[in-house]
Amino acid sequence: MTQFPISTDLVAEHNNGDRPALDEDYAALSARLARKGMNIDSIKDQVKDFGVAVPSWGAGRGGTRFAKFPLAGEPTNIHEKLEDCAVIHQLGQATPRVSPHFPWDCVDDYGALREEAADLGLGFDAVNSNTFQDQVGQAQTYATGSLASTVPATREQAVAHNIDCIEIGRKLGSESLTVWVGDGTNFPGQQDLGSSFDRYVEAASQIYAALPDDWTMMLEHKMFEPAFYSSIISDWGSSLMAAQELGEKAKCLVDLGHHAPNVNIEQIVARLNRAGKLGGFHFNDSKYGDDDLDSGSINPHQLFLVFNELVEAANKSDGPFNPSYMIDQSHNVTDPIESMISSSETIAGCYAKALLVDRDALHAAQHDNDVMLAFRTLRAAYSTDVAPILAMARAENGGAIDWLGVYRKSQYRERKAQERKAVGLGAGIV
Ligand code: AFD
Ligand code: MN
Ligand code: MN
Repeated sequence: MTQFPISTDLVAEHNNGDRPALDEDYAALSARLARKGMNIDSIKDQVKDFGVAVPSWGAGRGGTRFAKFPLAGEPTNIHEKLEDCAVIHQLGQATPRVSPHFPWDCVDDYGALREEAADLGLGFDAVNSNTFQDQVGQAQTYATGSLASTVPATREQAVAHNIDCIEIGRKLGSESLTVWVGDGTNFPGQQDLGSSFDRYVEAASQIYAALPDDWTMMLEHKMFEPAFYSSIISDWGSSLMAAQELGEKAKCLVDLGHHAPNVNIEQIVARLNRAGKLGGFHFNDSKYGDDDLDSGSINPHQLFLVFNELVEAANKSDGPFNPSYMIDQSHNVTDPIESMISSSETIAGCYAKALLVDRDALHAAQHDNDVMLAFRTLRAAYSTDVAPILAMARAENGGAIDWLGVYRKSQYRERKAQERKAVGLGAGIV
């Protein structure tokens, strides 16, 4: 029996009140889609099956390099983070898995942690290693790099940590390791740009050798920060080169915030898919750089265009098409639970809109070079208000139609503020 953190009676009571209006809106949209030959229930069923993982570190208030403003009742350990992630999934019904980060989420007994999550209705997604920070008592520093360090003992330590993460992940039921390193330089001339990439690939191949056969090793590129002159895996080209050298089980992970401004990310998605190297996503949004803002809050159209490529790729794929979907955001000014339910709804909404694209019409217009008709075909789907589909999918899965209203009414955070120990000040994790 799943232990739901929010009263199921409260959810049911709210849903009963909200259901008549939802039924009306759903029927109206159903009629509108039916005129175009589309079946709303089939779209809704695909949305019901859609899942995006949440990052354990996203459950706490993020911070900037300048400050962190703690929230009363925010989680301070993996157990409390799981409880908050259970709220997100209970109300939103789109986030069944949690992606943990080590050593931040280290515990003594991972079998017990897996059960604890299962009791809350959650599973584990990709495990993340951390060689971008030093830990107390660590033998080698990562100040000048980890997998690409010039110091052999540092590279060995970074490799060993990643292999530890794989071992932990096996116990948690995870099937992938995400590797993002902060390695790079701040000064021209600081490191040789060619041989540092060689060192990275050589060290990464040792991690790859320890990967179980049914696992994926996801390489996450990032243009800048913490290194401000050069980053070792700075872009999808470097990521693709490394993934191709490592082998079949190595794939590229696209964090939407890790590109130069205005880069055409949907085209990167199409390219990586063509190369068979599209591993997955870290969804977030940005205005200026790696801002880790809520998914679709700044540029929802870009998110839709990414999903348009994903639906296109899924339709064309011979075998199973299942890149891993994860949120990676830093919540500096909101309650992280609210941000992650809102983001998962936005992401599922972009997926629903991409499913609404009249593919035959789009392909015909593309074939005929009818530019305006092709554009309007995409725009028609993007302009459709899919809120009734999302709310109905949520309700049928046992979530809350008005998730924000239910969450606020539940006073969950206020209760946690009484129970949990306060978080300290200081700069946050970005
Ligand atoms: C980084 C990356 C990466 C990493 C995270 C840690 O996006 O996914 O694990 O932040 O906070 O910028
Ligand atoms: Mn990321
Ligand atoms: Mn990031």
